[in-house]
Amino acid sequence: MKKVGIVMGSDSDLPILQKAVDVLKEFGVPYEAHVYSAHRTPEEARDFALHARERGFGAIIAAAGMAAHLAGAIAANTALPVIGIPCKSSNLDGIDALLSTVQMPSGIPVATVAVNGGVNAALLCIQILAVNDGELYEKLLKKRARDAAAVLEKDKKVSSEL
Ligand code: RP5
Repeated sequence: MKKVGIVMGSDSDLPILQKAVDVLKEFGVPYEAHVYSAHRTPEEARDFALHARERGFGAIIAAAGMAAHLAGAIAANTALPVIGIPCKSSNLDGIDALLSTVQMPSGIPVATVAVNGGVNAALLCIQILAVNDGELYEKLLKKRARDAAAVLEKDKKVSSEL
């Protein structure tokens, strides 16, 4: 199976990426995680993106906060799908990172998830890998069924209590 690449701009982004890692582990999807910054270590970020396909990656999660150029910088150097996570920082509630990540120019897409959206970033990567993997696709369907059952359980509880 192809690996998911996880790149974060700083180790301070780790709690958000941990949620993505937990999902990838739950699905048994291999991954590799790195701290590479678009601004502080641009050469390493570029090198990772340039060689990602030949190193067995099928999709890349790129997470950064503030002037969040990491996902765009990664996408500029690979044609693999890049999922961007805007990370919330202390000043602007993540709006800064959201706009920096989502507003890509035509030709270099970044699929941007919600601010701090680690879980959906991982699920999107799994959905991409599942296009050619029936077993993985079945696991996604089972998870959706479990999630739906959990909501219906809550519905039962709330409607009986109110
Ligand atoms: C971004 O700046 C990082 O992705 C992080 O979200 C933010 C703050 O980084 P640190 O100053 O905590 O290293 O590049």
